[in-house]
Amino acid sequence: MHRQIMTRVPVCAITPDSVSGEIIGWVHEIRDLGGLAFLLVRDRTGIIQVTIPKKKVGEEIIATLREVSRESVVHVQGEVKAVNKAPGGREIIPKVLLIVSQAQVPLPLDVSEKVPAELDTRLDNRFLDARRPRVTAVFQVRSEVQHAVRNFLHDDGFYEITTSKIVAAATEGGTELFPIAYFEKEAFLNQSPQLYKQMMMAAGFEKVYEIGPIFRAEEHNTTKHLNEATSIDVEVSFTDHTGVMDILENMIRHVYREVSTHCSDALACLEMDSFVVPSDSFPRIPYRDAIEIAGKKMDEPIAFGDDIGTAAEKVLGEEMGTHYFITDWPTAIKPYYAMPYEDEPEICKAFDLMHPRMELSSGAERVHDHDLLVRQIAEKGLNPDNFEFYLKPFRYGMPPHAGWGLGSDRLVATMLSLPNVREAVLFPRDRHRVVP
Ligand code: AMO
Repeated sequence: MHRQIMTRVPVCAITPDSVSGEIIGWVHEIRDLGGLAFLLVRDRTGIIQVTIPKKKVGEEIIATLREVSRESVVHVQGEVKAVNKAPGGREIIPKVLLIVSQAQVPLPLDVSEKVPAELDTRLDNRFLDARRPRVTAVFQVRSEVQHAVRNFLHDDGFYEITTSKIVAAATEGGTELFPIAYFEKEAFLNQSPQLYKQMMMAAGFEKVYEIGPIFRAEEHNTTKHLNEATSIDVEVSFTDHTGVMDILENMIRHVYREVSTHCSDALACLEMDSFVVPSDSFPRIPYRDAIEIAGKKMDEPIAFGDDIGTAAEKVLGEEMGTHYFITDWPTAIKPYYAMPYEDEPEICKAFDLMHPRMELSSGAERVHDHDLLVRQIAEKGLNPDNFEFYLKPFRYGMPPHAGWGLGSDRLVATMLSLPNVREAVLFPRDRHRVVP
């Protein structure tokens, strides 16, 4: 029979000075040395040693010890003693040891990290994988990142909005959409809240943000692409691209600072000794200069209008250091909503924020003139009639505005030097994975 659990304390709260302790956690390790046995019990705050001198504890405790398996949930209540050799310098000698939930044997994954596992096995068993302190640490940091983003934007007067993920038209070009069955209508999973956040500028909200899923039916199988990503999207009225680049840069710095302040244990667990809050302002280089630098370094010229591929991104990253912006992109390779320069319409007021490992964000000053927008939609080979719901607000008073989308998964992956963006996502979706 299970006792009612009344006084459970987190493992980390039990100090060498505690007299007694009552914990509930997972059995991290079992060591039976004959007359003496040890259970390491773990919760998300740490690990504590339960020391069982077999001759001095009750018969029920010995029986439970024989039965319990690794990763079972146990309830321990007992006397706390200071010991140098144990984790955290303390141990519990149990008066009560109960199995709350027995784990099956064998485990599909070794939580103690003694046996390394492939990423696929880890993701197949994510609930177990996430018990590993290093994985918990990643998601603690991810939580802090999103919390810091929300605080930063809220304090700057932004409204948080939530827009539909079921849509009738593409935002980021005509391809890469997931069609869905939506009664008798054609519908898709949204690639970006782009059109909605712009519509809220017409509503006069002035500063909005959304943190939500974006869906990309890309067939890439790389360490930086997901089919479902989390985007931090921002839109601001009465400003241009440089205004929103300032917001992005300040926000990234704020997020790093908050992680550095509030996640020191997680960073230590991840061995991020070199975690540095970016201090200098992020360099801004025009696309034309970027292709020249990359072309020279690779000894392979990049033509104006070509995308900056992974190899070029790599050499540019080596040249530029940490975060930097590439600005003034060719209009032809940016979406229809990016504002061309009046005096040089072949380039537009669009930018990408780069980390040496990958692109983190794209943004732009937007076209707010209805007729120019219609022309640009048509020039991309799209049918403006499909965008009537989006175009309508541009006929009834649309302020100048600008914004960006920042990949939350990529932000966390680069911040923590994770080799694969999937490691920053609890249940990643890629071409081969829709479960769990
Ligand atoms: P873009 O398509 O560049 O721009 O996306 C913005 C940011 O979202 C992240 N991202 C991804 N992350 C992982 N896997 C993917 N498949 C993926 N696709 C995008 C990246 C990227 O920089 N509407 C514009 C934003 C704007 O202009 O406001 C947009 O969606 O970090």
